[in-house]
Amino acid sequence: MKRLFQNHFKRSVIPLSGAWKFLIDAECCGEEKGWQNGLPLGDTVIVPSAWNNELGLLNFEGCGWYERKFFTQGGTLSFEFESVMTLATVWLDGKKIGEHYGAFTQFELIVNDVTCGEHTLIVRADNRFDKNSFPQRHTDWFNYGGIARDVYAHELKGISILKNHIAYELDQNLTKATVNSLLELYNANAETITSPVCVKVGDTVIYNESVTVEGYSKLSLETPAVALENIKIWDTDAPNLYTVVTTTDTDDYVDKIGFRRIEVKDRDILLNNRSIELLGVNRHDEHPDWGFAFPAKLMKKDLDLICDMGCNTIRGSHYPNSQIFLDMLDERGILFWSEIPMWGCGFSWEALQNPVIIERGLNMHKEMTRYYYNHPSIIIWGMHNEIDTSQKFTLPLTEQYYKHLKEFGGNRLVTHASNHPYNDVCMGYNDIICINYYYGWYNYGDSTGKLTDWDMFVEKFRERAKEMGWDNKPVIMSEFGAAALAGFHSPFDSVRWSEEYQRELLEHCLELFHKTDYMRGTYIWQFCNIRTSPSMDINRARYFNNKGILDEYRNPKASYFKVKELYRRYSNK
Ligand code: ADA
Repeated sequence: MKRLFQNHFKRSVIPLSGAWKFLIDAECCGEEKGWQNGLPLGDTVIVPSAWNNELGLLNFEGCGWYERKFFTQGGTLSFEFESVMTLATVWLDGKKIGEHYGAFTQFELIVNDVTCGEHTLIVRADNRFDKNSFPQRHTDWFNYGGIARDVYAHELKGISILKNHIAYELDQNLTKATVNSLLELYNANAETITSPVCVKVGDTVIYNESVTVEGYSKLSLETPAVALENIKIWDTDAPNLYTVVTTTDTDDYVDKIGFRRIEVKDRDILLNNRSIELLGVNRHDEHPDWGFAFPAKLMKKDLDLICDMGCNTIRGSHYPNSQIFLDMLDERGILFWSEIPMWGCGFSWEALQNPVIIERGLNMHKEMTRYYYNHPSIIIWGMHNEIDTSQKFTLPLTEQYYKHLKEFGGNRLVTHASNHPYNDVCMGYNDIICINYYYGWYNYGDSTGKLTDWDMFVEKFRERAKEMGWDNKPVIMSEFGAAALAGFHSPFDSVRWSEEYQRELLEHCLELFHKTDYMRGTYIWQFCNIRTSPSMDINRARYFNNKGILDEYRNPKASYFKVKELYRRYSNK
């Protein structure tokens, strides 16, 4: 996968990004025509990319076929796809090798007995919606299609490493870590073999034993715990990382970890035993010229802007971001909230009780935790956003997701973003309460349209939390904001869509939330404007969600400077 550092020094990895042959298939009937054996014609596109950025395909929904020829030494290959939108079907030399659902999570397909020489890989990406879609059609982002992140073929030899999660516990003083490895190995040979498996964290070997794995089989292994003394903690001002090198006779995997503790206590959030106020923005990994195929160089630019504003955290609204972005956050000590694209208003009551959808969500949580487990920057797992948590039928799925994330997600806080502050029934499954609300922009039953509605909200929610027995949990304002059309200025007060009104609203909210005793953080909606779906027909001038404090090309609006002033003051920067 694309990372900030080298992942393998023994394993040979064939990069498959770059030029692919591409053909659209509006009716998705290419398979009947035998396209899985080779595309009859096609343009050249550069992967990763979204087809919507090709001329004439902005609103195309259907299937896109991709063909790529490559050479290999043969043996066992693991094809790694970082993101295909949304249903991917893959063929190697005309033979179907697998399928994957979900636009934003990575997947791998292992194929044994590949011959040495040239081969043809075909991918069909299908971004249509149906009743089982996840997300559902109605979202407040654009439905891009295509192969949006990088593709690789890994040549696996002998006992190979598919996964190595480093689990750890810290002592009270944060100087000692008790560490062990949760390994997943695969024997890429047909016969049973034995190989030494060695795991080194920094300079310390924490495991070095011979392991036997049957031919073409997987083996999960939990290594014994080892104590590491005098460790350097990963923190926002000192993002110390340790390199983890895992090797076998024939394979290797290099990753980075950081030791840190996140917990809640008496309405507070503690990072490494110290109270922290989360000062953040919601960010879509989207750009009008690139869609979700977001270039790493621009990620760095976004991060520079976000850090300059004094933020210490980002919410990856509303789906898992790419690993290279998480590497950047790990390196810079920025805290991250990672979630799956279960975007509320789009999911009807029927959808929320549909077992296929519930299972798809669970699977996305599994993939998110599988690939992102080692990133110290992730401190929050988001279960879902704005689904109807006022109804009891959302409890079982919330409970299921919560348990999974707590059991397999490492040391992280679990939450959901709720837009039902006064009647949510699922907040019991939140380590922190997270509220999305838009007084001053949308109208609710109790709105007066004035910014002082927010002052009323603060007291009203205090009562609600007390009534439900949740008043020991810290509260985060996970979304609030107002749209502003970049360049539209008004000398009058409170003129909607003006840069001034957005600034006024954000200033009011930030100052109020910052001084509210039970609130421990803010994620402004949103970092920059995003292209949205035509189904969002109200309130979305230009088919963009204009609540960015920067425009979609990252030019700051007036509120950017206000947020910068306030966030820097709150964090003493
Ligand atoms: C919701 C949602 C966001 C965005 C926002 C808005 O809270 O979670 O994705 O749609 O509203 O702009 O209205």
